[in-house]
Amino acid sequence: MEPVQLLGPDGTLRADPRWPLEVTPELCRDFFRRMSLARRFDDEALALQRQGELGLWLQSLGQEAAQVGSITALRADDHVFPSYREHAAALCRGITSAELLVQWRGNAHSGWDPAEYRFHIYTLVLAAQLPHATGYAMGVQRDGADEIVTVYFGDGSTSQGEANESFNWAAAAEVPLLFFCQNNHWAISTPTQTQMRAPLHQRALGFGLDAHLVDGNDVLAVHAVTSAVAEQIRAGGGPALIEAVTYRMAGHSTSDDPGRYRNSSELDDWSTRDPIARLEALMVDRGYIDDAFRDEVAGECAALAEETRRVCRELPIADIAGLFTSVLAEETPLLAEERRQYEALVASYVD
Ligand SMILES: Cc1ncc(C[n+]2csc(CCOP(=O)(O)OP(=O)(O)O)c2C)c(N)n1
Ligand SMILES: [Mg+2]
Repeated sequence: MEPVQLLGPDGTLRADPRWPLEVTPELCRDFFRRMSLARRFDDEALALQRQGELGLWLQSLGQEAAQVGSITALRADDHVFPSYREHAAALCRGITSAELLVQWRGNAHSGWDPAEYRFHIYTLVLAAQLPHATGYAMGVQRDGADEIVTVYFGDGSTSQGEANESFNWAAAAEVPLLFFCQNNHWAISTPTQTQMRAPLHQRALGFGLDAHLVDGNDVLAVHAVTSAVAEQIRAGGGPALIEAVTYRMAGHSTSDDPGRYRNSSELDDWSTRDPIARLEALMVDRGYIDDAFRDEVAGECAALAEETRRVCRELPIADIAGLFTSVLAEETPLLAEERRQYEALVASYVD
């Protein structure tokens, strides 16, 4: 299977009758704005982590097209189960900077209300969100609702039993579920090709899922394919899987040094397929972008960056004492000792 591509790396548009998409100036500008905002937010969060304001950050750099193209193809009431790197998708759902950062500052397990945004909390236990999404989709099916469920996950997480159980379970139960894999080529330091012998979209076919392969750095292709597949699922066509081929341009997390396990020429190669630059090339060619629009988006990005810095620093120092008492009904001696150590540590702070 060749990945569906509508926009070549040089910004040339090649229509594909199987995946119709009306490429208007408004659509391109909307995607350009959303991807630019996501990238700026990601940059700012990285800087905040390096300054000691966040405990950890996992960048979405390079994966903006896969996320923006897909989430904008869904309805606002379609429930989404993300993994932990879906910041561009979260921003599209209206989740705020403060809500996105609170978890990484260590203040809470999650910063937003999943019911409000129809966007579940981030899941760091690999593939745990796939059975959650499958079960949720079974509920949607039994309610007779016309919403669909989408679950985001990475290539590496598909080695987990939960992922494969979910593929089979969803296919057997014919639930309204879209499995969306961002194959960014790496699972920390393990490359995708050493993690599986058959590509994921082929494995998905074996489970009885409708499966598609798309260029994940082509926002137009991702949007066209996800729109068509989402409507097919909504119409009762059963679950499907989309494998979006993209690239994790940064390290796995701020605790990782990709220079220890991958060659910089790989990044250079993928930089020529940057999702934002590619869309911009099309927009320049078609006259969809001018200095006034660029300035407008740059202004919005600067405002988001400033707000991100401000809200992050305003988040209070976390009081995690409650974690020691809220999990078990009766405090064990070990837990009591850990709580005392924590309280002594906090009491030792000068300020
Ligand atoms: C069950 C489980 N095992 C191991 C880990 C440690 N871990 C965190 S992220 C990661 C790699 C995941 O790679 P992938 O699914 O491709 O997602 P990506 O980080 O590339 O977006 C691993 C092994 C974990 N979080 N959960
Ligand atoms: Mg990966």
